[in-house]
Amino acid sequence: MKKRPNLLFILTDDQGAWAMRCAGNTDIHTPNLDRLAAQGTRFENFFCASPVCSPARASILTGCIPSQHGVHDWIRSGSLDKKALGENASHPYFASEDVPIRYLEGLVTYPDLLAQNGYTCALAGKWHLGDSVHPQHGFSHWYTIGRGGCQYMQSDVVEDGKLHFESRYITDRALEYLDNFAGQQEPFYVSVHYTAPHDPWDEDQHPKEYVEMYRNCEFTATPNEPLHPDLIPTAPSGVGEERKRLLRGYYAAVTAMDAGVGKLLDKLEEKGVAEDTLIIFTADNGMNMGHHGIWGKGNGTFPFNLFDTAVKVPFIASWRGHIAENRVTQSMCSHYDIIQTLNEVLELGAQLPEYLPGTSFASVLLENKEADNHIVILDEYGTSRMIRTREWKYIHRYPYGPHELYHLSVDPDEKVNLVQDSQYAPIQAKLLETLQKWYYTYADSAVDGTREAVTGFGQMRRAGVHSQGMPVYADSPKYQT
Ligand SMILES: [Ca+2]
Repeated sequence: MKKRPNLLFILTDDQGAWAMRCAGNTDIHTPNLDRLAAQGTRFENFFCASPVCSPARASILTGCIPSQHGVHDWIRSGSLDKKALGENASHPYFASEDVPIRYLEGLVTYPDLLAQNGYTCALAGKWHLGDSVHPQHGFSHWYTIGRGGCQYMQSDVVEDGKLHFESRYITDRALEYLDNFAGQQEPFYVSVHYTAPHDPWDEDQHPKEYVEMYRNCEFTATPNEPLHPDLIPTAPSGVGEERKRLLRGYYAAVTAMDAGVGKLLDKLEEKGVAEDTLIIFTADNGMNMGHHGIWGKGNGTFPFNLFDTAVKVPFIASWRGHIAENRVTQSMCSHYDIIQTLNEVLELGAQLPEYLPGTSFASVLLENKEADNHIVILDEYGTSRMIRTREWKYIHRYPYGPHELYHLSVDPDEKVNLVQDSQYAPIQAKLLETLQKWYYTYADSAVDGTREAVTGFGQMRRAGVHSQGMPVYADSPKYQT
């Protein structure tokens, strides 16, 4: 039997599709992502299933939408067992922790499928889906962040069930995995989950050489707008010099991560496994870095925003001799398609549950097809839902609004909300009808987002009927220090 290809899956945190040189950003330096794009296919229209960390990550792994897997906000509690933290229990990092919760319990993830097919599965970096202490879902090698997010310096890292503090570690551990697995008979799956370029964006958090690279940058590749009136404090925000300072940190984080990606690509070559490895690069969610005056992702504002800058993610796939090189595709695809796509491309032969909303985009990768994987893309964050075609985007906020309608083919920057314009009422009605039927088909009433009082300040326990009647969503800004 022929050996299946290895899988190197690289996931970044809060990187908009706009934050790559190869995607047209003339300020940012991403030589290794550009190199990966040149040796593979880059998607211009790839979407997360929800514009916030944990829900998006759960959708990547399971192919379920948040209203199925029940992770509706970034996970704020349930990563660690407070009692087992010992002297660290009083550390402000862990103020929200209590008991570990497995938010994906009972769901099939693509790493489960890989493990069942003989892959050695290894995680280096951010998990942020509850219980971070115990390897789960097919992973036999587990090196992760204690909570969800973390500082770049002195991060809380979990290995072999123990917590310790480290700096600059994710790439190093991934390189070790590649060194160890390259010669083995079984295929490997190494998932590298960077915390970059998530805040903090303070200069002392990032390598000096990359901060200096942007010292005199004017940051003209992203809009410079007054602050949005609906901002909530989930990310630092600013105008003028403060805007530049924040963008400097963000870009430095991207470029430092990019250097890590370069090392991973070099390692595959050095070990002679580059030909046999499918590489996927994406981010969990997009990001507004001053776009629309917003600083943050979907929870940069309340009510949540679903602008393209927040819901579009980078997506690059490379597999020599199988996926076209130096190609850019316009095909519209979503993170909820990944599990079907890997099942097909890697010939895993799994019978996936029929309730999954995704469709394999293997033909886009392997046969150069340009056809849309979907006519419509759906997104959700709490009670806010989005439906998007190539031409239109409609955002419906249950139950009272405000709603939004954008004519993307003439207004790609989503500046003019047409929701009150009666000439577009039939279009709006059609989009809403499609959205309602789609969520009626796929949402699980046990954890349906339209009934969840998601705040953007974090989820403390399992949602909906699993909440035991307890408060699920935090009502104060993030604890992070
Ligand atoms: Ca994120």
